[in-house]
Amino acid sequence: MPVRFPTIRPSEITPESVYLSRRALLAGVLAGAASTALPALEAPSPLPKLPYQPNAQLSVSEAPNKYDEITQYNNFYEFGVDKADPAANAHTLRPRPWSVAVQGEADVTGTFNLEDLLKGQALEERIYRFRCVETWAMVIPWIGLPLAQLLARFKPNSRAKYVEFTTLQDPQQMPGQRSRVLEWPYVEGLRIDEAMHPLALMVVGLYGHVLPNQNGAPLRLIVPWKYGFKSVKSIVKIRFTATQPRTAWNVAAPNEYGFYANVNPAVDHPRWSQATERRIGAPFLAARRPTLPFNGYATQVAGLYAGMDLRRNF
Ligand SMILES: Nc1nc2c(c(=O)[nH]1)N[C@H]1C(S)=C(S)[C@@H](COP(=O)(O)O)O[C@H]1N2
Ligand SMILES: [Mo]
Repeated sequence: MPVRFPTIRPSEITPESVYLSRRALLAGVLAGAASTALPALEAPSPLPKLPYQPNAQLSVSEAPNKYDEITQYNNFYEFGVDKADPAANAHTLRPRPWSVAVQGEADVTGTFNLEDLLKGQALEERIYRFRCVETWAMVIPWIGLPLAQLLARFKPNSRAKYVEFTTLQDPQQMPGQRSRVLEWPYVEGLRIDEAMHPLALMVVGLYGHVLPNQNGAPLRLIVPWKYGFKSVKSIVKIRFTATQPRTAWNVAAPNEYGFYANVNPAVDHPRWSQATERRIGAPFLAARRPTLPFNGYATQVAGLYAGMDLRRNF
């Protein structure tokens, strides 16, 4: 059996009401005089609630975007190329039951039922900055488990230098796959040390509830120091590899989207600047902000790239 992790006792979980009021207080203090209306902290979601512990240490203090912004402005080409398409079309995805195939350079491989993979795993809420390569940005309260914790259970061997993640391919459930806008299935990858970094999160929910289909239900990656396209959705396969995996956007336009995709204000996309970003939902004048190296996570992750030329490895 893979390594087991302790279950959280109910007494260890802060009641949601207490936690939310503490959060509202904190957000109010941090927003200071410039504070506009606080976003609703309890999501108006019909989806099942998830138990979780907030991870304040790994969360940013900025107020999160509204639930509607996070769930109605998406990139998920399997459901269409416009930002409103996933919310309109992703109802055809059936995220339960779900299984994940684990393959490649690891001692524990096979096909796992997602429920079994998540059983007994302590879920965390982490409020992360999210930055799309198209220059829009949001702040999102994700719920998930550290990717390192999940991957460790498969006991990757010493040849495992990279991890590849693959999205479901099923044109019945994903009508966007009937057109060839990208090569299907969508694939992404990380170097193993990036995947094992404590900030990398395997996400199963947001705003207190199970992930909406349009956000990549039931299982999607979040790598907060990288552009959003690294955060592959609706994952059905995890493969440990010795060589660098292909990635969907790199295959589509190799001069525009690299393997590393670290948020970098100094390295422009060939067709636009990355120096600034537009925060979705912010008042017009406050919306444009400077882009931060590694999306603000430089102190935690810059060391992963010591000695690398980040202009060449974009
Ligand atoms: N399978 C799949 N995953 C995907 C995409 C996609 O088109 N298909 N788009 C990516 C891009 S470009 C972004 S910006 C984020 C958007 O995540 P969100 O809709 O939850 O904000 O998902 C990423 N993951
Ligand atoms: Mo994106």
